[in-house]
Amino acid sequence: MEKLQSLSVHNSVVINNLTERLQDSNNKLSSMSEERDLLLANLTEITKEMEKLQSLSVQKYTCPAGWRMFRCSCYFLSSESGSWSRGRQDCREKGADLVVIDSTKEQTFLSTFTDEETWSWIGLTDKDKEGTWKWIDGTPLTLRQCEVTGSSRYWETNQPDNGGGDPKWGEEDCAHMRSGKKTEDNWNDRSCDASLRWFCEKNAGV
Ligand SMILES: [Ca+2]
Ligand SMILES: [Ca+2]
Ligand SMILES: [Ca+2]
Repeated sequence: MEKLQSLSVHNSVVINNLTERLQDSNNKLSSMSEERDLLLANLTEITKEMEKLQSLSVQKYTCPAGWRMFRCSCYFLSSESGSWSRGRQDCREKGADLVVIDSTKEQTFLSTFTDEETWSWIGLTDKDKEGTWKWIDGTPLTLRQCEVTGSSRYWETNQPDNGGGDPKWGEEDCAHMRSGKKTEDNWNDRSCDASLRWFCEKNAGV
């Protein structure tokens, strides 16, 4: 009988012990779930932040409607025609300027802007000094050509000719591209008063 009593006491100690441990585990489990919930909440926050940053960096490089983006610049080909100065003024009113061609890639991009042959003003002129071609940002053409790898001359054969002395053409001080056919050797000088389309360029922005 005594033995049976002692066994029962022993049992209840074991049960108490187990209950305590179980309680302990439950506590731990609930604190772990709390931590997990916290981590998940953090993760959701971080994911949201990342999405925000990503959308910002995508937004950073966009072009207005009707403009085409190439390497962080936006390009516009006018549908109207007019003199070189008229084209330049229109570009400036759009927060841009006539294109300055800095690389072979840009030259190719502009040359293939349209499928049909298009004559458009570019930001290159020898108005200041006959025969000294300068980009509208003041860079001499020769400097640009040194930077360009591979073929560096985009003038058509026998151009620029300043009109070739034929009074029909007059003085030719403004450059245009004949895009849509050749990607190289497609520049010509024309009278700045000729009526052509024009290419504008500006930095891509927010
Ligand atoms: Ca450019
Ligand atoms: Ca000239
Ligand atoms: Ca010419």
